[in-house]
Amino acid sequence: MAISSPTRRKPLGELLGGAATQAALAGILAAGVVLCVAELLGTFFTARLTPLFALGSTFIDFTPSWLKDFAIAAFGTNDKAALLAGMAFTIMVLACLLGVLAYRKWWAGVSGVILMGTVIVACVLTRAGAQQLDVLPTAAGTVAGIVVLRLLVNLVPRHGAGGRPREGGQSGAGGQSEAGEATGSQPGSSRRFFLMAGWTAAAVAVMAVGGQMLGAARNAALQARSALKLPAPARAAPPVPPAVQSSTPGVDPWLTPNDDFYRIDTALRVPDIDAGSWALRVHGLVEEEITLTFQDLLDADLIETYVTLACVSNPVGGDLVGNAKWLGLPLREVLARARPLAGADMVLSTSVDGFTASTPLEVLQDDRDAILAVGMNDEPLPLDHGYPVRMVVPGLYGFVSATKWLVDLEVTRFADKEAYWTQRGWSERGPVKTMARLEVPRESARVPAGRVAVGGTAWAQHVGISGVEVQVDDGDWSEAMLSQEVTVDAWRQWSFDWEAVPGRHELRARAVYNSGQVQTERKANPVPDGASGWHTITVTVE
Ligand SMILES: Nc1nc2c(c(=O)[nH]1)N[C@H]1C(S)=C(S)[C@@H](COP(=O)(O)O)O[C@H]1N2
Ligand SMILES: [Mo]
Repeated sequence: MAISSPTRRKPLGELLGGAATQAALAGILAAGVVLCVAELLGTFFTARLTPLFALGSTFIDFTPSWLKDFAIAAFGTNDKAALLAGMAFTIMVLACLLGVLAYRKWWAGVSGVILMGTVIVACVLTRAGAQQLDVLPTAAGTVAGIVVLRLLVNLVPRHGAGGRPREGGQSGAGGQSEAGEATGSQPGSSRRFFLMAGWTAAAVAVMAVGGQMLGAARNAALQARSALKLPAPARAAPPVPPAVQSSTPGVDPWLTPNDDFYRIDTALRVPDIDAGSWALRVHGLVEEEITLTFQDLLDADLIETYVTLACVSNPVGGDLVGNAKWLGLPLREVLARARPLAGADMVLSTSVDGFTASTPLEVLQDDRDAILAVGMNDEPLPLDHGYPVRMVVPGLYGFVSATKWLVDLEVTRFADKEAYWTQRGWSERGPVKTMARLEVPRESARVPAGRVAVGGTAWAQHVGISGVEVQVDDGDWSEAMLSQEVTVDAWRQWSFDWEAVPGRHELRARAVYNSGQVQTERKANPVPDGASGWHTITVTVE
């Protein structure tokens, strides 16, 4: 853009107010209008497969797995927010270009908006369950975007390189935009531009907030869930004894509240499942194919279990792990009805949004309580955690077992089918690695000299923790005090009294299981089957 003489330096204010900047702003606002109009109409007419959702999901699908792994590692449960921020940034940059392009050559700007609309339409149409009518909101958004771009670009001042008003023709659809050219070169149009831009930005904001509110109000699953009363369990879990909690203040609660429970999944928007029409198909290598409705589950003999769920992406010492009381139907009973055929060794579970997990068949048939869960901590499953039905399998990482928004179980063989994360370089099986986590004091904490309460949580899934040992610097390992165990499928807390002397110290913890086996010291990254190593922190004693 030759909008300023290269020899004369312009003050910053003038540069910001320059034609290029205004054109870029026009592009951003036009893109905002396309997205918000499309999203608002999409929410109004479907509330399900909206343009932004389709665009974001496609963006996530096309994100290479190394970048996804990085996002989970760097941002944890905010991984999706981070990826979406990346998407928003990309759109902003492209929209700036679009504005400048439209300013120089109007037809190029129109083509840009149409291209944007086409990309969104392609995203919408390639999502599962798309219908042809789902194209309309984006089409309307595209038209609105072109109109707004035209209005704004017309108000951007037109000056040639030497500061002369540029004669028409450069932009405009083949020089047919005389009105715009004329308005653009009039003095004071900069103020009119910003007035118009301000109104557009306000309209975009109102549409964005309105779309959000409308989407929430229309979320039928949220409403159905709050009206749902879970049945009493046929086999209730014992109440949680107070002695499960570490005596060290500040250690996480033994039972993780639903709102604090980590969330990891590939779903950009939480599926909105109608429990009334929900059905689970059990098929594949079985003698009898069966279908369960949600009512079938509620009417069955449900059991309560305490199970600690862990994510394979959890780093040593990390917090992608939680412990809840689950209510559900044992999967071994479901499988006993379906009667798997000889040769089957895996159950591939599929969620409504296409995520899959491969779980060894024998783990779902043995005496551990792998369940089809409908309740979490005395409530129906929260939408984020799989409403209406998910799997909970003691001893296995979530990516190979804990399918949320479950709709399909196929009895099959590891040799025949591969699950979602296995296709992306993660392991085929995922037993949870034994781990002791130091929670108090925190990494890099400063503590006063004298008696310091140390504490944390440890798990040896489906085996049980038989000890936790703590080491200060290179000293001897000492036994920590274990809190009460409730079940081998849930984590166990511990505490340790440390006589701290001034200086910088390393604190290390390791778990002991199977009466005497020590958690491996070998450091491993989460990929492909979970992190390992002793959790070590540094603290300063003053
Ligand atoms: N439908 C669906 N289920 C899923 C996933 C997913 O991406 N989609 N992620 C799995 C993974 S990797 C984990 S660790 C657990 C996490 O369950 P939570 O979000 O309830 O803590 O869900 C599992 N179930
Ligand atoms: Mo996970």
